[in-house]
Amino acid sequence: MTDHHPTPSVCPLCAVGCRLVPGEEGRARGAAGPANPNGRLCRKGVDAYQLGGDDRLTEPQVRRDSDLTVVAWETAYERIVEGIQDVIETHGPNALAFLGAPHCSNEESYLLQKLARTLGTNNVDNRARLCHSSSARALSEQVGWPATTGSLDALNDADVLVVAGANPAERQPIAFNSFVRPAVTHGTTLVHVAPVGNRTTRLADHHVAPRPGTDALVFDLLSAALIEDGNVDHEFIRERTRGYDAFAASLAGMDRDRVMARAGVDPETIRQLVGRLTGADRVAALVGTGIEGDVDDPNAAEALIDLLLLTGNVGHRGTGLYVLRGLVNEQGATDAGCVPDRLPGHQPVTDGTARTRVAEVWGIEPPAAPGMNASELLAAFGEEIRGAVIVGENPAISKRDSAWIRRRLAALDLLVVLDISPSETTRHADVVLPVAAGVETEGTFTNLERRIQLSRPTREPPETVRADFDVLREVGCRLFTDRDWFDYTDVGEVFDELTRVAPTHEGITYDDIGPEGRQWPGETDSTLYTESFDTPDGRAAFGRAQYDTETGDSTVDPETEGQLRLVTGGRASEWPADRTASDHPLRMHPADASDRRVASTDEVVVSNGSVAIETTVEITDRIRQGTVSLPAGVADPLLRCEASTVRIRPPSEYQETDP
Ligand SMILES: Nc1nc2c(c(=O)[nH]1)N[C@H]1C(S)=C(S)[C@@H](COP(=O)(O)OP(=O)(O)OC[C@H]3O[C@@H](n4cnc5c(=O)[nH]c(N)nc54)[C@H](O)[C@@H]3O)O[C@H]1N2
Ligand SMILES: Nc1nc2c(c(=O)[nH]1)N[C@H]1C(S)=C(S)[C@@H](COP(=O)(O)OP(=O)(O)OC[C@H]3O[C@@H](n4cnc5c(=O)[nH]c(N)nc54)[C@H](O)[C@@H]3O)O[C@H]1N2
Ligand code: SF4
Ligand SMILES: [Mo]
Repeated sequence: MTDHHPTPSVCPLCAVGCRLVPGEEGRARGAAGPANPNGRLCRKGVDAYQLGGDDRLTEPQVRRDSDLTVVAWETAYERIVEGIQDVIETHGPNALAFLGAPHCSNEESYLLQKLARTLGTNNVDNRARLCHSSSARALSEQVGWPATTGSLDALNDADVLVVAGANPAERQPIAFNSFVRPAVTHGTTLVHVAPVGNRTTRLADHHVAPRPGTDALVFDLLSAALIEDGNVDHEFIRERTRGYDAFAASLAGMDRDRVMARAGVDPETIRQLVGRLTGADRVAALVGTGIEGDVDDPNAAEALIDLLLLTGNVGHRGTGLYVLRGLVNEQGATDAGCVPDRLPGHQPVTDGTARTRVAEVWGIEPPAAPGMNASELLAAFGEEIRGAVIVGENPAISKRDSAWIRRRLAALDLLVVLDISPSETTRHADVVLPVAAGVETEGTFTNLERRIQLSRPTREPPETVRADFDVLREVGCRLFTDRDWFDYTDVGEVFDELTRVAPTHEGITYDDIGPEGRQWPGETDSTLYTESFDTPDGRAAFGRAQYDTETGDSTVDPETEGQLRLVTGGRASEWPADRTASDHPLRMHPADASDRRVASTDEVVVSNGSVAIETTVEITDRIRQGTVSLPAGVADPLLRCEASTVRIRPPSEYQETDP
C-alpha cells in the first residue's frame, strides 16, 4: 500500500534513502518517496527503529581515574573544551583528528569539518568514503564530481546495465527492486561482473566471472575490441573528451591473449559482451566495493569510465556511472567536506580561491595543507595525533587487527565519542556523549544518487540525550566564545551556509527542498554533464590501458600453487537482519572441490599461515574455478591478516604448522 505520510524520516540504514514512519510493534513502515516509490522497505529498513533501541547510551560519561563516570552535560562539555585546548597548546591543531559522520546529516557533517578547520586542521575524514575511494577518484579525475552521474529512475532508460563488484539485490535492495528489476523486466540487459554469483546474478542475462582484481583488464579488453571494430562514438569522442588517441594507442600495445588469460575470461565472453554493447544506445554501470581491490590492483573504475566514454555513454539519461554507496549519508558527509583534502563541495583545500570563498563566509580561512585520511589518522593515534573526536564511527570494528586498534585508541590523551549505543570505541573514550538516532532528529541526508532529502524526527529521543547537531554546535560555541561562528539557531541555517560555501549546492535552500528532495548541483536536471564536464576544459578525460604493457604481469597465479583466491562479500553489520549467514558459508567450484576430495556440506579448514577457520562447504558452478568465497563476517580473522589466498583441507589433514 502506498502511503504518503506528511513528515517521514529518511531510513538511517543505507544510502538508498527510503522514507519511513513508525508502524506497528516497533517496526518501521515505508512512506513513498523518490527512492522507494512503492513505499516499500527492505528487511533491514523495517527494523530502523531498533537503532538505539534496547542498548542505549543515555547519560554523558567522563573518564575519572580508570572508569567512565556519569556526569552532567555541563561537566562533559568542560572536559572536551579543556582537552581540545590542551592538545592544541601542547602539540598544535594538527594533533587533533575528527572522524565522521556518514551516519549523521549533512548539517552535522558540515559542523564537524568546520570545527576541525576553524581550529586549524584538515584532519577530518569519514571512513565510509574509503569503501568507494577508487571509483570516487576516477570520477573526480575523469569527469568532475565524485558522485553518481544519473538518477535511479533513469536506469529504466538504459539498454544495458553493467553491475560490477556489487550485490545490490541484497545491499541496496529497494533501489534494486524499484529501478533495476523493472528495467530488466522491460527488456534491459543486465550484465553482472563478479567472481562469485550472488542474488544479483539471478536476474542477470550474463554473468562474467573474472579472476578477482582483474575487472579493469576485462573493461580494457572490451574497449580494445570496440575500437578494433570501429564501434565507438566518434562524435562524442571528438566533441566531449580528450586523450582518446593516447588511450587507443595504449590499448593497441596490449597483448590481448595474455590479458585474457590473466583475467581468466574467454574470447567468447568478450565477443558476446561486445555484441551487447554495440547493440545498445544507452549503457549505465553500477559499481560497489568489489571493484575497489587492493592498492596494487589496476583501477577498474577508470577502465569502466573509459569504456563508457568510448561509447558516448555519459551525460544523458540512462547512461553513466552509479556508485552504490553504503552508509546513509556517505555521499553527504563527503559533499559537506568531511574529507582531509577537500572543502565542502569537493573543492581542493590547496586551492587558494576555494579557501577564500570559504573564508568569506566563515570569517577565517581553512588551513591549506591537506590533512591525514582516516586510516593514516588511526595509525597515528597516540603519536602525532593526541586527541580525537569521533562522531558515529566505530573504528574498533574493522578489518584491522583488533588488539592493534585498542592500543591506538588507548594511546590518545583525549578521545571524545558521540554515539547512540556503547561500542568497542566508546569503551576507550575519555568522554562519551549519548546522542539522538537518525529517526529522532531533523536534517538533510544525501542518497547515492545525490538526492538531498529532508528527514523529520518520527520518534522522541530519551530526554537526557542530545542531537549530534546540538552537541557539535555547543562545542563550537564554547571553543570560540568571542566569535559567532557556531551561533546557529537551527539546522536550516547550517544547510543554507553549506550551500553558500559548496559550489555543488549553490542555489538550493533548506525551505525549498520539497517532498521529492533536490539532487545537486542545483541548476541542472538529475543527469550530470549534459552540456559539459566539470573538468578544467569541460571535457572528459580518457585514462590509459590498465595492463602494464612494459612488464606484462608477473603476479604468480595462486591457483598453480594449490592455493585458492579468497573473495568476500556481504560484509554484515551487527544488524539483526544481517545475522542470517548461510548454512554452508564457503562456496567453491566443483573442480576445486574434487581436487581436494571435498563434498557438499563437508566440514573444512580454510587457512592461511597460522590463521584457520572451520566451516562447511557449498559446491556451486557459479563461482569461478580457483576462487572461493566466504561471507566477510566469517572471513574476518583471515582478512585481518590480509590473506588473499587460502588453502582448503578436510580437518583431518590440517596441521597448524602447515605453510
Ligand atoms: N543488509 C546490508 N546492506 C548493506 C550493508 C550492511 O551492512 N547490511 N552495508 C552497506 C555498506 S556500508 C556498503 S559499503 C555496501 C556494500 O555493498 P557491496 O559492495 O554490494 O558489498 P558486498 O556484498 O560485499 O559485495 C561485493 C561484491 O563484490 C564481489 N567481488 C569481490 N571481489 C571482486 C572483484 O575483484 N571483482 C568483482 N567484479 N567483484 C568482486 C563479491 O563477490 C561481492 O559480490 O552495502 C551497504 N548495504
Ligand atoms: N568487522 C567489520 N568491519 C567493517 C564492516 C563490517 O561490517 N564488519 N563494514 C565496513 C564498511 S563497508 C564500512 S562503511 C565501515 C563502517 O564503519 P563505521 O561507520 O565505523 O561502523 P558502523 O558500525 O556502521 O557505525 C558506527 C557507529 O555509528 C553509530 N551511529 C549510528 N547512527 C548514528 C547517529 O545518528 N549519530 C551518531 N553519533 N552515531 C550513530 C552506531 O551506533 C555505531 O556505533 O566499516 C567497515 N569495516
Ligand atoms: S534499501 Fe536501504 S534505505 Fe531502503 S529500507 Fe533498506 S536499508 Fe533502508
Ligand atoms: Mo561501507
